[in-house]
Amino acid sequence: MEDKVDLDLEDFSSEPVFDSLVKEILEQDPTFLIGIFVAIAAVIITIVFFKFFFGTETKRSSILLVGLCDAGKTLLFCRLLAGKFTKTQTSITESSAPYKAKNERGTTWTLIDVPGHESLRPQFVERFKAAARAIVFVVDSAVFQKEVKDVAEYLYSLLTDSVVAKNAPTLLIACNKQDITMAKSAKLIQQQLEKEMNTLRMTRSAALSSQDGSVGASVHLGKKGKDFDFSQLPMKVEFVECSARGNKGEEGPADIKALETTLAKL
Ligand SMILES: Nc1nc2c(ncn2[C@@H]2O[C@H](COP(=O)(O)OP(=O)(O)OP(=O)(O)O)[C@@H](O)[C@H]2O)c(=O)[nH]1
Ligand SMILES: [Mg+2]
Repeated sequence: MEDKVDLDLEDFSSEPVFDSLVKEILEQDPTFLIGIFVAIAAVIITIVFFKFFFGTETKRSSILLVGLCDAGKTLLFCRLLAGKFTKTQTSITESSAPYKAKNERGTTWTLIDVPGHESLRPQFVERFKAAARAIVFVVDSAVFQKEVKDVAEYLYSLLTDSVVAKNAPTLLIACNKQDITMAKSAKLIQQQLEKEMNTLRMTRSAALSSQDGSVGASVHLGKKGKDFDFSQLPMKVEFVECSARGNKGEEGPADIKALETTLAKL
């Protein structure tokens, strides 16, 4: 053992700077050495901590279920995970669970149900947006006509978020509640949303330019000088029709095949 130590010191003796440093350290009292160890440990712990947090963020392995209150997010969440109908109440906090995609690879994502209440959703969107691999924007197709402005505003705020625009997660607009006779088709919902978002874009940019300071946190939606349509967005956008309830009532299966197929392709 002693031989080895001698050998090591001899190896370094050719380097005078290192030699004097070793000498200095050995002459110090033991608390100095303990201090060095503590410092090194602190650096390692910090690196592991950052790796852990930024690692999950850069992996972007979550699928977010967002949309207005009562759109059917929580029922969809239950149907996607367990297939069963569940009675739901307005969500006040998020739910999350691993979701295995219906493909050969069996990719597992974290499915997150984001509460739709206006006063709750910003904090949850803020928390999960960076981890989103896909955003499923659930729309209640039966009352879409009445809610179109609110739906467009929520979608607009998501799409002009700088983190969302940078990461460009796949956007899936799930036109839910197709079992109801009055439900609007995906095509009509797309057209109406494009029209509404175009108007929103004009009013918002007018409001921004009338303020003198630079409000630069959000991104311009779509192409400048052109009427807005979803193909101008940086992310892949798909509209799918579905029914979390299904046509055969609460006992029957859901009609979410199109949604599952799209999620399998992520
Ligand atoms: N007819 C019909 N009803 C549905 C469908 N999906 C959900 N519902 C019903 O709509 C109501 C609201 O569904 P939830 O899943 O709780 O809505 P949510 O989007 O989670 O709402 P918040 O938690 O308030 O954000 C429930 O009574 C559901 O049973 C559907 O496809 N068809
Ligand atoms: Mg809910």
